[in-house]
Amino acid sequence: MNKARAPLVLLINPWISDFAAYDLWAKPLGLLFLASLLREGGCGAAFIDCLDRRDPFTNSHPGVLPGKDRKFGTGKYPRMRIPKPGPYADFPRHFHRHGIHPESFRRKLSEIEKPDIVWITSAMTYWYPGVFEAVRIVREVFPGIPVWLGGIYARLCPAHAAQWSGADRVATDDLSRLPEMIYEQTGFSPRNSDVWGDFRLWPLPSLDLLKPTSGYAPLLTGVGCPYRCPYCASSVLEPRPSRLDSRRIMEQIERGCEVLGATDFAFYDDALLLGCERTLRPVLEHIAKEGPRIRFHVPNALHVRALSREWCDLLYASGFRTIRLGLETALDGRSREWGDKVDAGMYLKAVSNLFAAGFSRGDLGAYLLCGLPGQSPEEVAESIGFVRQSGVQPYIAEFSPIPGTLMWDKAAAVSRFDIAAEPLYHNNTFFACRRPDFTYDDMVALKSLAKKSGEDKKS
Ligand code: B12
Ligand code: SF4
Repeated sequence: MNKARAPLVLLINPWISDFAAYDLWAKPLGLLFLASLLREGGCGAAFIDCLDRRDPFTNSHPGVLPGKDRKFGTGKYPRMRIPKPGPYADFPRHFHRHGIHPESFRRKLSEIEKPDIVWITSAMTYWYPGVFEAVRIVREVFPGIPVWLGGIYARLCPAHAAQWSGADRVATDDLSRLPEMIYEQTGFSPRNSDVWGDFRLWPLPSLDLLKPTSGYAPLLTGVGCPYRCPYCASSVLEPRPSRLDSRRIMEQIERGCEVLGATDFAFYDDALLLGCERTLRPVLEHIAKEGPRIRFHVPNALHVRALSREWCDLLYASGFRTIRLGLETALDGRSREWGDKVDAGMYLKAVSNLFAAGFSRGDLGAYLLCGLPGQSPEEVAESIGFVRQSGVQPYIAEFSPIPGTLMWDKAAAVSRFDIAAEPLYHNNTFFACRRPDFTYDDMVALKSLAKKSGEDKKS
């Protein structure tokens, strides 16, 4: 029996501090799930989104380059130029804080009821300066209120976060531990404590906390991935893959339509099409039968091996529009070394299935990894040529070294920057694993080669 009053938890999605950032259907889905778990457990949940693209105060503020809407709900964040952090001092690019003006953040904080705990999330490891700034301002506005930091940066770089973030607690524990931690902090025990540790039992994400104007909604149908590619943190972040049942997936989509009026949906899954015959498939069959009124986007790459003709027909009929393929390299030896999830033959078959199903060139793109330890620029150029020949736009994914991955030690050995001590060096744009036989200029040239191959096709 709870003797303490139900606590109010303030959830904060902090700024992105980076050379560039684009809202490619990026919402703080983790926080939105946490808000629902809190509410279901009897706690209060408030939310501030520092990445709101349409904050009127920010967009009319001098010194801010306002946000802009683009295709399918994506868009540019408002941004302000800020001084470069020391480790980037010699890097020839301007640095920005993307999101709302700090003054707007302070106003929002002062307008809400004083919370009992503040939870701040984090995404890319190298975005930590925006996270720290949010922690600092919260501390000024709410002195004495405990601030907890969680999310991807916190989980991948816990020691760095504990030492430098200024948060009272870096919450990297399994979610099943959170109800107990809330009790220890507040004396209130969430009444759904058995639900937190099992993704399949979570309530739907609290989309009502987002502004309905965003036009799109995030979707998550499963967590984890059965593969263990050496450059990827999926199994570090979620060692036990699990999937929602079809009813829960359908409810997520319906909720996005009802609450946000969303017409575009982006999947955040690591392994969307693996093992989903009885989960996602019936949902898509239902939508295809009814006639799709919404569009689906997969910015985070599909597993090529899953793209049989039957599946491609289903994806097309159910309204998939942005398809990204996780090819990574066209060299079979390399792909075996990098997790063996796909080979060139499989890729070509998948592309022909996608075209046959009705997808056009503009819908498709293939990610190619660039700059991994041991890889040569010539290999990447060859892969770009291969993808171009297949009629698909190549997209370069610059290597971001991630702590805890199988390739981490090799990356640390190759890099002349201290990637272990400084997460800013994980930034894909900075390309810390540059080396004499794969220089920064090689990376830039390969990016423009990939871009050009798209432009040639259009002309
Ligand atoms: C969706 C996604 C994207 C999307 C959008 C990202 C976004 N939302 O901002 C897109 C496609 C744009 C993208 C792009 C990239 N991504 Co990405 N992406 C992901 C992915 C698959 C899911 C993230 C997510 O939203 N998860 C869902 C939610 C539910 O989980 P969550 O946020 O972690 O929250 C949970 C917990 O952490 C916790 N929690 C969260 N906050 C808090 C706070 C508190 C207080 C507490 C207690 C708990 C808590 O509770 C939540 C519920 O369990 C992850 C992989 C992964 N499995 O996480 C990679 C990942 C984050 N991306 C990664 C990479 C490498 C990239 C790219 C650099 C790829 C490239 N080379 O181009 C780009 C970079 C983009 C940029 N501008 O810099 C890396 C991380 C790199 C790094 N150094 O940090 C990851 C880990 C994948 C990998 N390869 O290993 N990405
Ligand atoms: S298949 Fe994709 S999500 Fe799975 S481990 Fe490999 S890169 Fe990560």
